[in-house]
Amino acid sequence: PEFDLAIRGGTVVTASDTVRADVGVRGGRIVAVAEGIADAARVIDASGLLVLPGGIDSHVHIAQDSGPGIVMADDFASATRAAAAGGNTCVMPFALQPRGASLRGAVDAYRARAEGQCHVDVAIHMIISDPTEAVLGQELPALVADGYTSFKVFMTYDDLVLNDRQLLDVFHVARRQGARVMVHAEGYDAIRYLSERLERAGETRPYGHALSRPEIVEREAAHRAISHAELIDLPIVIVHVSGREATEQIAWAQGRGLKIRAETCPQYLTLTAEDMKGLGQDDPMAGSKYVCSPPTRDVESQEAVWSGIRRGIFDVVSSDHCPFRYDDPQGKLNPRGKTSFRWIPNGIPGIETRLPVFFSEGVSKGRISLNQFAALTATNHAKLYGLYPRKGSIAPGFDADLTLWDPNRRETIRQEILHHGSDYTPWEGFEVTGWPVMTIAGGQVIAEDGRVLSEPGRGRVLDRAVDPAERREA
Ligand code: DUC
Ligand code: ZN
Ligand code: ZN
Ligand code: ZN
Repeated sequence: PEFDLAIRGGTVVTASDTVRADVGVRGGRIVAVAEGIADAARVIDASGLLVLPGGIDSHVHIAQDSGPGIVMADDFASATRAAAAGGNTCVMPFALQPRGASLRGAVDAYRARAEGQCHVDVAIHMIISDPTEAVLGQELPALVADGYTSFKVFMTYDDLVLNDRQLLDVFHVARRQGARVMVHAEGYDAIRYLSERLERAGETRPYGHALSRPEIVEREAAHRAISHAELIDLPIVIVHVSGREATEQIAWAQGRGLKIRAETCPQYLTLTAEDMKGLGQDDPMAGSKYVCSPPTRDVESQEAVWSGIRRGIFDVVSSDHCPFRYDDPQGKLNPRGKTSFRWIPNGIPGIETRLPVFFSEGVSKGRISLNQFAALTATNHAKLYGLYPRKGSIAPGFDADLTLWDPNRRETIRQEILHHGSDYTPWEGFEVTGWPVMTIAGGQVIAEDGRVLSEPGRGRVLDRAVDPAERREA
């Protein structure tokens, strides 16, 4: 036969088009998008289904060191298994440089953890916590050249925060190397000030987390990151934008022509700070299941972020999957034997629910188009992080990474149907319309109807290259 695989009768959706067409696959790549593709070793009937670019989740945390006594709930096998079941074909986790350690050493050790374990392809970002002369002068440029072309920096957390001078120095190197910088924008000192005051006043509930990190601290840090990026003339991505205030800063910057890009996540569109109160639950720590940073806000902020999505202020919707178990000494319930919000590990699972929650709330409720969905969940991730035109669309030459999607299927999200390593989902009982029914990666069916069919090790760790036009002397 001419093709290894033909997907027939579906509606092919890309960032720019919605067309009735068949997709022909050979050697793991898409080789034809046309009518009447039939001469194939295997034919999949996609009638009534959407054929979407496989989901790319450019912001997930997998098996990342989380400090003493705290362990993430997913290794590479379980996280990528959940990703596959949720319609994703590529995820991008972070190799974290601990202070005092070599960045190269952290990246090599992290990559070794991933090799041979993954169901879907993986591209590794870095987290830089210690921008020494050796890191800025040698390690980072060499790592970028080796294919690690993106990294995240933090403006908060004791173990990760960079001061303004350090931010400027890493931005400078990123500009010269053409690296993509992601910024966690929350202000360290303001959070510390508020946290200490709350604890002294006896406010230790999980909800104290929201009070300690109001939108003002995110707005201030976003503005500061934007200003530094403008000084260096560096495009940056402000990640996990949570609400109105930070969205307004980004809209302001973009309106001035600054190259500021933005990411948000389903939790900021569907959950609120009230969830951290654990209302209606006996367990006073139940709200910790919703503790992530930045915290979720209120309904008005959700609408501001939706409006930003519709206006094109946001490029990507990622999960920020950062899974901890709830009922576990190494997780959320009783972190390090303490019960104050300050010790709850920050992060929630979402790698498997990102696409259905966002599709249902976005496309099914008429807030965004199918093409915007493809752009925000796949195409723009590939473009931002150096995977385009290998991944992120449906056209000849692209990897045959596809998700067959039933736009009418109704499901109720429940922990028992998920594949991640966490013991809960923040979307328990959440009803969605639209569901991934088959995930195809490299031309192979890796998940079908909630069953993962691939072996760990099928997915590869990808190297990336910078666009030479992005390398500019600073
Ligand atoms: N930032 C993230 O990106 N994920 C989890 C926690 C955090 O602070
Ligand atoms: Zn972050
Ligand atoms: Zn994150
Ligand atoms: Zn320079």
